[in-house]
Amino acid sequence: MRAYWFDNAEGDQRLPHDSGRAVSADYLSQLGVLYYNIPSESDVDKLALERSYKNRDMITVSPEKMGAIYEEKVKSFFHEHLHEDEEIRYIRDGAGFFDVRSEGDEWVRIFLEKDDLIILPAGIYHRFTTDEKNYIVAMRLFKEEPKWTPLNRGPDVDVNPFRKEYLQTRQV
Ligand code: KMT
Ligand code: NI
Repeated sequence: MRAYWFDNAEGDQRLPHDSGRAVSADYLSQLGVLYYNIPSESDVDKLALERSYKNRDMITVSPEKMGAIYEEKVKSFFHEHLHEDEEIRYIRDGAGFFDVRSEGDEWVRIFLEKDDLIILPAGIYHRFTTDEKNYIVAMRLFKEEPKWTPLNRGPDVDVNPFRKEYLQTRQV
């Protein structure tokens, strides 16, 4: 894992866009974003049990796996959105970027690779992209039924109860 302020430069979303200013795991935790490095899948089983994640699946995001819809998918993952539940991703192969909004509404870019696990809280605005290698395999964990409807940012979603609760909890 490596986190830094996004540079906001033009250019492909899959480029690093590294401003050179690092962001600490401590700062991420202030945003409610939790990060773990977990080499052993049995430790992920423990975490899933503790947090009552009952379901999981694996997703491969690559042109080989997705074919013609790959580019479209990658663009849609990159639309700024939130969820009404936590988003948990455990990277099993390849790499990618999760961008999350800071308290000042700037992008923090989080580079994740194998054995990295991230928990994004409900209500945080974020987006995802593969990197230039166009390949990531991730485990997605869910509490109950997969509930990952992305709610794209806009005036109506800004007042979503889960968004309001996130802002209140973080006091940001
Ligand atoms: C998301 O939430 O954007 C995704 O699930 C992307 C694929 S997981 C690496
Ligand atoms: Ni999401």
